[in-house]
Amino acid sequence: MEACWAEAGAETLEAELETESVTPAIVPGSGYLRIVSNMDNTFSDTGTDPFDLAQRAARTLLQAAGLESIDIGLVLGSGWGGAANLLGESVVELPASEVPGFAPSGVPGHSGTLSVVRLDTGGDPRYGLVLGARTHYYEGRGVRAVAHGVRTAAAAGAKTMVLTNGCGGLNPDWSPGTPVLIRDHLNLTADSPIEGADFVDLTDLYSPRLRELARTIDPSLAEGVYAQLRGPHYETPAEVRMVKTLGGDLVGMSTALEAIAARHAGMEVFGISLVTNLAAGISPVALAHEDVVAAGKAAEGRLAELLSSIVKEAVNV
Ligand code: 8IG
Repeated sequence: MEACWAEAGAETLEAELETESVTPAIVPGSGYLRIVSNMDNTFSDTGTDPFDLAQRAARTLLQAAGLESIDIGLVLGSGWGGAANLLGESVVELPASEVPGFAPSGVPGHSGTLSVVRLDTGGDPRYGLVLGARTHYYEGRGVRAVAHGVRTAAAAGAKTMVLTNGCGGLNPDWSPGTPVLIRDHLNLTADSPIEGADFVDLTDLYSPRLRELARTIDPSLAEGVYAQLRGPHYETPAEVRMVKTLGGDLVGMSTALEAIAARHAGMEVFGISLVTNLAAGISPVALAHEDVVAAGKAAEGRLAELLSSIVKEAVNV
């Protein structure tokens, strides 16, 4: 994990930076620069096992909910927050700061809470864990923090992981507000949530069964390949052309790393994007975060209906 700190003196420097509560600094590493900040460093402690931490988070949530296990985990990205209310009655809602390993979301438009919801399926009780506190890769807390929500859901017993996001679209037919099923991804972060020689198969990562099920609910749903880039900047038009050449249809800053962690944890993965904007260069205008949030808000009602229907079907096995 910390191999880039192999140079003598680097650890001392990191320790100093951590204890002194400093402003972010750029520190020379072994042959390249690495950003060190005083952000939440729960995971930088090499003594912390990410799966133990997920177990602890799961216990906290299950205990608060008075449950033995949950059935499905959901990450609700930009535009998808409204689905939480339609899924069913909230059993418990905790701020991220009260659940081990989670940190408040640094992104406007993301809720920063974790809640357990009793799903309105009409049948046997089923429970969902709604993760409103996604950690994005660009926040700099590392891949462990990015994967923590998914691993917590798995540790709490979820067999299915639902990953949603707001993203840019490369297909000009997909106007802002269009939901698109994720068929596959391009992980363009050059990183992985998996550490060490643990070779995980990613064929059919995005469950064909769940995509099929989604299309029984809305046959008009399009499908595409989602490219996760590091962000937090949006792409240049040249990068969008690159993604198109590589076979991508959607560009965003989340999901792929989480999907890998979910597969690694043995879960069935469902991914769905909301195209909130046309990607740079496809769009005739420049991208602004406020427009992206507004497009999400406008589509929220329809998305909430769609997602809650899919989730209730998915857990009714
Ligand atoms: I919302 O156009 C949203 N997220 N990378 N590009 C990337 N992420 C995004 C975009 C986009 N829109």
